[in-house]
Amino acid sequence: MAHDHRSIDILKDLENQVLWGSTYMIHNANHIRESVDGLKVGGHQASCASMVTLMTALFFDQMRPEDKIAVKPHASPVYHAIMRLMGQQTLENIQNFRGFGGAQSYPSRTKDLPPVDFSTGSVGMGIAGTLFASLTQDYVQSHKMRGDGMADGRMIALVGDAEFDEGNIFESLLDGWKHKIRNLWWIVDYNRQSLDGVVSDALEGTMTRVFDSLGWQVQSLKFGKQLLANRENPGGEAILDWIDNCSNQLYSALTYEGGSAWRETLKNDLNGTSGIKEMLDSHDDEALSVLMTNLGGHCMETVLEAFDNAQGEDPTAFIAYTVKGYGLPLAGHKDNHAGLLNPAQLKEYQQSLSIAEGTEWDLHAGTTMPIATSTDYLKQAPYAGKTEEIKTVPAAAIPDIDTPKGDKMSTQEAFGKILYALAGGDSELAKRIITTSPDVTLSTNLSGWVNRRGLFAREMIGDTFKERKIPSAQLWNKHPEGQHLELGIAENNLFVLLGQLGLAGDQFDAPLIPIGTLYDPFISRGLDALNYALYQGAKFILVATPAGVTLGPEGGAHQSFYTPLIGIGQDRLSYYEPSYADELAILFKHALEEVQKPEGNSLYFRLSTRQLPQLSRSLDDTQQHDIIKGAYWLKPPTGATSRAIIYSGAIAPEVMQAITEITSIYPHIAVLSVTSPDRLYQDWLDASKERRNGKDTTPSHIETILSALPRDAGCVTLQDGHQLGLSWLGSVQRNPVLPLGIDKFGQTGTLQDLYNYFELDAQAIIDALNAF
Ligand SMILES: Cc1ncc(C[n+]2csc(CCOP(=O)(O)OP(=O)(O)O)c2C)c(N)n1
Ligand SMILES: [Mg+2]
Repeated sequence: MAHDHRSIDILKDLENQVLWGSTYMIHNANHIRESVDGLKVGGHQASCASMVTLMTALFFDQMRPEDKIAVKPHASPVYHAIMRLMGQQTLENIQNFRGFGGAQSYPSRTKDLPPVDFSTGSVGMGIAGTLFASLTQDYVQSHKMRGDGMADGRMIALVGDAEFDEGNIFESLLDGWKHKIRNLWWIVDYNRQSLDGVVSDALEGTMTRVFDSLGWQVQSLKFGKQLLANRENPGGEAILDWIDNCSNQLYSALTYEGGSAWRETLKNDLNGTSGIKEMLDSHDDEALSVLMTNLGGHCMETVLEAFDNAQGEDPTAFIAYTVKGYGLPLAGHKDNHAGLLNPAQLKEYQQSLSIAEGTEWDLHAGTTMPIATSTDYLKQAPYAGKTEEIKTVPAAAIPDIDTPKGDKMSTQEAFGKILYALAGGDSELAKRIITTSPDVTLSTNLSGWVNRRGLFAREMIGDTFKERKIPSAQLWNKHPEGQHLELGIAENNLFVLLGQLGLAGDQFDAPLIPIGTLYDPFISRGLDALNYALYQGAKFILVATPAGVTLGPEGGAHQSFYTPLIGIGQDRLSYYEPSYADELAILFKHALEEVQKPEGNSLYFRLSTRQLPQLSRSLDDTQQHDIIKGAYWLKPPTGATSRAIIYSGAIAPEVMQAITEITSIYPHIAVLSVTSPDRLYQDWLDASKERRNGKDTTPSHIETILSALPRDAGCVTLQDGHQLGLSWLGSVQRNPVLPLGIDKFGQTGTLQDLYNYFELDAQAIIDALNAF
């Protein structure tokens, strides 16, 4: 759709309002609002200014209700200013920008008032998020699950040019290419500056080749209409050539210095070029500066045209040339990333917009048109039709989850069998499950599920091995109804994808139950993406297996030992480490309930490949409840108990052996099985906080459990992981503790070698019990 002059003029006017709104919001937080702690508040006026044209065009003209956008983190104030104009953000929050409970420094789904689509802040994360959101959209559309009835939306990322350095972007690009990603726009704010300074020259060419090679459309928005029109004048072409060849550093420096510096440089560099003298003479300094910085990303006509031209479903990258700090006195300065206008500069800028003193917070401050012009325009903006009403789809009932049968079994095997059984039924719950794995589907035991439910692809892709009747236990049919998304090895992608799949209910009214598997040591590889997935409020089940030194001969850094601390420390993630299949069956049912609750947590299962002899027992309701709460007595204490073993996970047989050998010395020895150090700890913290605040006197689960243990009983804690995971238990009622576990890099070896080396075997437990 072509844009008439009037709508372009209105959009330019709105652009002024947005630039003022974002600049003043930051100014207020830093220079006007009282500082009680003397800390710099911050905010990024220059990073904001370079995005204002693009964001004005997107929100007020281009975006449709079904589109979703990841805003460049440091352009958060632009987003808030736009949301205020659209009636979705309050003045109070804006005046409290970066304050407690105010508009957030970086757009946040969970902390901000307006309907933020993607939380951003850690550069690169939001961008990859849009790619996996578009894959999620394809998945729910293909499975006819989308509850809101909306058409496909475009997933849009506003990308800082320096964000392109983040490896996770490239990882996502490659997986996106494999999955024939579509409906994706990445708009690069090509201001040629990062935090520390000016970025490498000719980055655009490199970026373009990357996108191009992966099947993206690329549009370069280099020159604005004014510079292009000037091309027709004598010397105009030479000016464009000169800009093309100008280094990023020089262009930035001249932008900052302004008209006379441009004049001097062009006079020297283009001396004798026909038409240049006339051109320079016909522009005063101000006009010359405006002309020379008339880049595509600041030219409303150019921006609108580029967006209008990209209406197909191909993934499209826009490389929009901009100036960091455009329109502000900071423009172009290499140190402007955290720069702030001083009060005198702000005043001058305010006067240039004819904003009278006392009207700085007016909704339409900065407009030169009647207010109704803006309000009418905003009302008809397609994006104004976006509603935030999320349909609550009832949770799916959980079918029976039986304990997998077998005398000897690992928790990883039990997990595979539980999913295999679910795949065989036709429950609504199983329909909502989507599994995914970064190239470790087979080795994490997901293949039974995959064989039954198939892999997802938008088009059918047969399994050639099957067609050729070559024996294989894996049936890898890919089709539009498949329920497993196979990723390349990049673990970052697993977590970004889980983050988006885990938000499908909120984003597309299509609640999914994502289950992702990976090797426990490689959680570290995707930690930031995991953190962001959880920060955004996504819910999923993470199955990390194998874990610890128990995976034996893999050795060295392949053996994860501090992951329990991640499980404990990571917010919105409940970490479980069961020993036996019956515990896992109970916990998995709990996980399926938990991820479907609006305020539920995601879950992390740290599972093992070690086959343990299973206990022949049937767990009563109290035990089941205790397993979910995080601990239960395998051998309860008595009033005469002087020693206890508190353990978690796959080293259960060593505990059993130690007990057998030492009962004669400590006949009342107690054994506590901890299924979740994390749940126990959180519950204990919450309860003690409540007590301090006089709210609740109910003891936490671990307090109740340990109350049966005499306070002077010595406790040996152990797990195949860092000692800190359990050693804190000594604080609960001040029992003496001797912690066993792993705090050094692994070794290759047999299980016996390793347990002996790390002092996790029965003898080590006995020695520790005797050491009190
Ligand atoms: C993962 C991560 N590393 C570092 C930072 C600190 N940081 C914030 S902005 C920035 C540079 C941003 O440059 P660019 O993306 O080009 O944005 P703009 O120039 O528009 O401000 C850096 C390094 C961050 N926010 N996230
Ligand atoms: Mg930049």
